[in-house]
Amino acid sequence: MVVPSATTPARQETVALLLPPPSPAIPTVDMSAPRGRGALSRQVARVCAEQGFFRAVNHGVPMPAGPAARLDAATSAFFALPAHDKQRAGPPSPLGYGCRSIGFNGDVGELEYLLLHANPAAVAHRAASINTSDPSRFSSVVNEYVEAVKQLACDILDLLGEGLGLKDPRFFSKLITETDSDSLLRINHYPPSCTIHKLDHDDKCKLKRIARTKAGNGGNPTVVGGRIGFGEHSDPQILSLLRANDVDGLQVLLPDVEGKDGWVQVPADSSAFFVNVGDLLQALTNGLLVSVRHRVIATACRPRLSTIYFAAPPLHARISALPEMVTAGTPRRYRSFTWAEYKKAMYSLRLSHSRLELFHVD
Ligand code: AKG
Repeated sequence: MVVPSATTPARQETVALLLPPPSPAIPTVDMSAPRGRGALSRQVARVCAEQGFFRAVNHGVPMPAGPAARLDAATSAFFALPAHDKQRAGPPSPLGYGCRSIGFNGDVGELEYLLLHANPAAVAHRAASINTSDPSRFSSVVNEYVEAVKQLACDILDLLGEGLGLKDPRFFSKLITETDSDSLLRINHYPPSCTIHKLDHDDKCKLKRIARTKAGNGGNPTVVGGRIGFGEHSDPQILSLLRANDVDGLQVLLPDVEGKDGWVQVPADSSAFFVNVGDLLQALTNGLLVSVRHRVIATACRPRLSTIYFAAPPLHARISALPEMVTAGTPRRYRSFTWAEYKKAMYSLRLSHSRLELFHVD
């Protein structure tokens, strides 16, 4: 089977014209708690309720010479291999190596990726097809990174538990530290794209129309002529921790000052983690925290490498709104379900589907 290479150049020119401006609206959370733990936990709870997304700085995961740098070196070496070598780790089942195709329902993006189960035994099993010369070194680099980001995810979830005033503030972090937790690690590699896009006559006409109608478009960017790196979606798990090199591309759908949603460009910051609330956290908090929709639009002249840790509970974990989140004024919004049930529903749907709607109490 011939799998297309994500690095094959095609059409030429940039689409920067179509991007929304970088926004100052991305909240930043200083994890070193300069104003004390109480203030930090309230801030984390507030941004997760208002935006579902924030940039974590001073997070304690060493960057330049630590596990993140070692993982980036190992995964960059993998993506630099010839296509037929990479295909030994695919096709994605959904785990493994994938190129362009995302999921099982026809979604595509301009990227290649590795999707790994974060459990050390699963990493060891997969490593043999990813790094044939030294699989055990590859496993240890992945496991070391997973341990570091899992710790950060637990810290953030504990802060959330405290900020929300939960009876058991460690409730969320316990879900992701179970030995059979279903957390994943995804490494995405987006090829350079400024050499890929040439605007044809139709695109240029569309651009003119967009410029004329922008005021009536709510200020939202239009992806006409742009390349979808990773299509619009929310993450299904509890919490995602994303780290990327210094190449832009990530956009999030945030409420603007007038309360309307708009796509916002997230300026790259290779020293930070970008944290987003997943669908399960929205369900556990009865909709108080919001699972943010996001996407990647590839426009840069350099490759983007991003690594996302998706913190998830075990498959059998039952997800229902915590009692303290259900009140007379905020009745239960979602019926109870297991993570396995939710995953099954997710795999039957397109990437952009608002899956939680399927579990809404009528
Ligand atoms: C995902 O893999 O779920 C993403 O949202 C990708 C984000 C990125 O690669 O920057």
